[in-house]
Amino acid sequence: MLNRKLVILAGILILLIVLGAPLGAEEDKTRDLSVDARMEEFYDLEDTEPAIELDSNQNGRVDYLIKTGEDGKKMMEVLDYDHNGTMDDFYMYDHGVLIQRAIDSNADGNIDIWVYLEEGVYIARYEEDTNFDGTMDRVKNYDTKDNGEKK
Ligand SMILES: [Ca+2]
Ligand SMILES: [Ca+2]
Ligand SMILES: [Ca+2]
Repeated sequence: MLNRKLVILAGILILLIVLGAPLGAEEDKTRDLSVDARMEEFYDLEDTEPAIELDSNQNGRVDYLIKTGEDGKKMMEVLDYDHNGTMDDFYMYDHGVLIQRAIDSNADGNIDIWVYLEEGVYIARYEEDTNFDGTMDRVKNYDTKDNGEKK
């Protein structure tokens, strides 16, 4: 009786994984690459301490934003690296561990480099929009689980 329950549970789990995979891929395709969307994500983060805003070069414009969770660990950092008044470098954390970094390298308001990390240091996936047309055209996946080396 217990075994049968387990088999049914396992079946449901496999079904969820099979159905979930294409849904996840679809979501990725329609991902909003705009800097505005990243800023929304920053301000929409919940269960955080109030955002800290800094003007590191004291030119009157905020160029560094950070949000930490209630546990005091980093949730997200946002930088205006070239100090042109628009944020261009985004660090996303999972309880203080860096999991994603998104960069607008040509200051056109759209992310063109997106990196996914594991354990804060290993690159799991690298995406780049080399011609700045809003579509990532150079995508590399790295196998970080086997040996930590790039393939
Ligand atoms: Ca900028
Ligand atoms: Ca860009
Ligand atoms: Ca492109």
